[in-house]
Amino acid sequence: MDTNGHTTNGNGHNGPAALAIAEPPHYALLKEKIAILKHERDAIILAHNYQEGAIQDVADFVGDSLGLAQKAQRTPAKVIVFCGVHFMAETAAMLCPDKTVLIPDTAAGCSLADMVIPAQIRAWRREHPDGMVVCYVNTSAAVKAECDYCVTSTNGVKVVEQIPADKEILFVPDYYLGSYLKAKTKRNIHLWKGYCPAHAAILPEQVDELREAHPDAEFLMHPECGCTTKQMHLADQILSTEGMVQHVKRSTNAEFIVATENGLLHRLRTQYPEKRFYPASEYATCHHMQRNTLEKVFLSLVKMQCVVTVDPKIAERAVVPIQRMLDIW
Ligand code: CIZ
Repeated sequence: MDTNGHTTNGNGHNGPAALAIAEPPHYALLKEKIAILKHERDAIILAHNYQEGAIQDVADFVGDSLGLAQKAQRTPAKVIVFCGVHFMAETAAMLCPDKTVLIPDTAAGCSLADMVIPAQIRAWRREHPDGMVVCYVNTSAAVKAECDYCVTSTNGVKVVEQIPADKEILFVPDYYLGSYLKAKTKRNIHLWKGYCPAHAAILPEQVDELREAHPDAEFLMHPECGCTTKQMHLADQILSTEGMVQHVKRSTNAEFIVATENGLLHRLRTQYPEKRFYPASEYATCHHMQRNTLEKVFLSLVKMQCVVTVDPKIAERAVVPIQRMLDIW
């Protein structure tokens, strides 16, 4: 049964019930122990919208990377268990140097972030000495250290619009978000060819089928979707994960097709149990996000393990584009 109380697999089709797996029985006890440990350690748990449901349930705050970074900055807690992927925990560590930031699994990386390295940015700058480099938040601290501005999918348009109109811009690493920003801002943006494998699993044909099966559903699409170029004109809304949550809150619609990583469905279904959500693809899952489990959250608090740190020399430069984004947003 899904969190809406529906007995389908949640996507309105027959097929693997991958999105409605019941929690293992020991999770109830683990959740209790995590609550006690959090108190003992003076810790806060921050969970990204793409984390599995059980982790979202024990979190003090669930949100997108921007919301989590801001929460990390404001919390009086000494320890932050950052349930997300490594670049997000790095951002929290850089913004909160006086706190201990833990990640449940250090191998929780980001395939998209790995698609650009610092030397490639330096090479572009040599060829475009007056250009500006804008990076998506899905980049390592070492890459951010080479960039002028950082953006999330929530604030990308606003940040790019602040850059003088005559500047050439390189946007890294997501090609599809970059295309979206280029279309929206009409700026001279060079696009890197990176992509998110989870969003690439969302195929135009599947979206067409779902739209036919649920003609009254609003189609919400994340700008990282690989099908952006073909489907963009069809989307009712192109939104970040936080944008989707806020849009559903305002919308009078009862049904939504959601084209992003499927972890978001847990938050949507928990917050809006009266509405129905159909994942655009049951395969849109991030294997890195899934490396974090409730057991590993528990262990990180027991052993205070997997501390995330950033070389201070890199951090000093990498916070500049992040802070510029936070100042604009
Ligand atoms: O900024 C984030 O958290 C990511 C990676 C996606 C989104 O839209 O929330």
